[in-house]
Amino acid sequence: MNIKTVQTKPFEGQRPGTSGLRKKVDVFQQPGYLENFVQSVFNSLENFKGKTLVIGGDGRYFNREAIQVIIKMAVANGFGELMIGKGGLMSTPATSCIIRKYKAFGGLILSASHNPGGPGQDFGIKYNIENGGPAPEKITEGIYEQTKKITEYKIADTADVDLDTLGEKVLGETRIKIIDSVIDYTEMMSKLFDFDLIKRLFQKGFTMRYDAMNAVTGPYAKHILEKVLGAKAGTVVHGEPKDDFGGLHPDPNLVYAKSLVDFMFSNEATDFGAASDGDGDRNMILGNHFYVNPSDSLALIVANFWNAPGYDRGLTGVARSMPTSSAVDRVARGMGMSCYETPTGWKFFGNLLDANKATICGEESFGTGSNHVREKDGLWAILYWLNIIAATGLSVSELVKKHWKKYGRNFYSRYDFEKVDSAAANAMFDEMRASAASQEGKFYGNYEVEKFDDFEYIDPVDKSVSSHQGIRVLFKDGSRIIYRLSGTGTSGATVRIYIEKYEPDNSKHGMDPQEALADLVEIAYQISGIKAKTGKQKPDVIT
Ligand code: VG1
Ligand code: CO
Repeated sequence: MNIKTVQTKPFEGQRPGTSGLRKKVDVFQQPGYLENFVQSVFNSLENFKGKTLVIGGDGRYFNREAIQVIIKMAVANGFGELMIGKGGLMSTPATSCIIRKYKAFGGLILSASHNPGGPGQDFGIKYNIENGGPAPEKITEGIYEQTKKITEYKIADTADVDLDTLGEKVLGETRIKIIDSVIDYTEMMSKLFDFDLIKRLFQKGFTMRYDAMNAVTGPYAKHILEKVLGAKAGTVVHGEPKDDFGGLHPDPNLVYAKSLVDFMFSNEATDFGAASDGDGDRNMILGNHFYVNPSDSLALIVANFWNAPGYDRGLTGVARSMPTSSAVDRVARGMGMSCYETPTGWKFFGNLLDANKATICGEESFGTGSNHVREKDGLWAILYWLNIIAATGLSVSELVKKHWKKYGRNFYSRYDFEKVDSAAANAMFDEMRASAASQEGKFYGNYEVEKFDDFEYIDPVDKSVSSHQGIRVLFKDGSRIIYRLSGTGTSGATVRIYIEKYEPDNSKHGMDPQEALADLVEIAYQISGIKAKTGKQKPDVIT
């Protein structure tokens, strides 16, 4: 087979963010743009000749074209085997599962996750290492260095591969396997959770709605929930993966999963409601007329570990991202477990999971997962909840209220200000950083500032240091305000403000979080001066 070497010049800005390289799809469609990035990934790696590369995607617009390019480049660069999801589809957690199970060298995941898809929308690519997890910063920075000096890429001159027929073929010296990851993924889930118990729950008439948001999890959810576990046909809605997600914004939160939320707060509501994002690593949990905050979901999953067969022998520890509420810290303390606080992004959990320091991890952004893979996992969290419900006989709202009664409630909310002018956003952060020294001991209403800093993380395993991970305002009473700039957006800057307040008094647990947090929200506006500095008077999304 003819291998072409194509001359190229670097593109600016190919630095991976919180979760890979994300850009508008027309940026990726520029000749050489995707090729440069993929070659830079390969250039930054060593000793992969003859080894296996897994390729998965969330099915968004440009997924198929990108996979064809990657196949030809992986062949030209000497991979021995490619494992590709049928139709180019593989959820992010399933890709992680496949990399681990088949001991692949690594994987490329084509996804912009929870960002919208379709022409004019977003595309993304991410490299995962042999443990199945996102490449750590050391590697993503190495890739970025390669993108700045690339001069050529290699590509096989061959016809497109049929992605829709399961099976194997050989291209040059590379074996190409088209696989159905639903089977491997289901098998893994069946070992972690008590499928018989969950089956009996559905047999007893328990009802559920799962919104796949026209994204990648539809086939997995239909197979596991409807076929294997016996939930009623029609439990899974928006179950066909579409390249523009049917116009939906595939982010499972109160704003973008509105139709599910409306349904769960209507008279027709089922007992349980859930949704996932574009690539299947996020989850939203709802009960009948009840919303579970993701930070509470993490705490509850940890507190109820003995209900799930995959975890009932105990957890080695837990970890949460810094902005995630400290609800899980209270559970860990109560159980005598260590609790780690990492920067935002799943790549920071990898070392803790590999070193067995943490078994379960989570983020406030609808992400929860465990050491079964090295990505967060939407369906995993949903099955975990089903397992807890089946084992305890309690409803979602009963479980959460019982949890608050025992541990107290961490009122929590995140405010997102999208498409903010980048210069204005950066200036606002610079000013806050500069004020840090004068903040300690200062009073805002009744809240006294105990600590005001820019979060820095030292990885407990490899001692690598990650700085500037978000401004933290920690108050004496345990309340917190955090400011971060998003690393997954594709236009302008997104400012995220996270607000948290602990309430031990059970008689106040029924309060609306926005009411409970109202004074802290005003303080968050005051400290940052966000309204004047960005011109934005209110957030675009509140979760
Ligand atoms: C967001 C979330 C973060 C999550 C990341 C990837 O990042 O806040 O918690 O890990 O998305 O999620 P940022 O930098 O925009 O705040 V996903 O579902 O893209 O894989
Ligand atoms: Co995602």
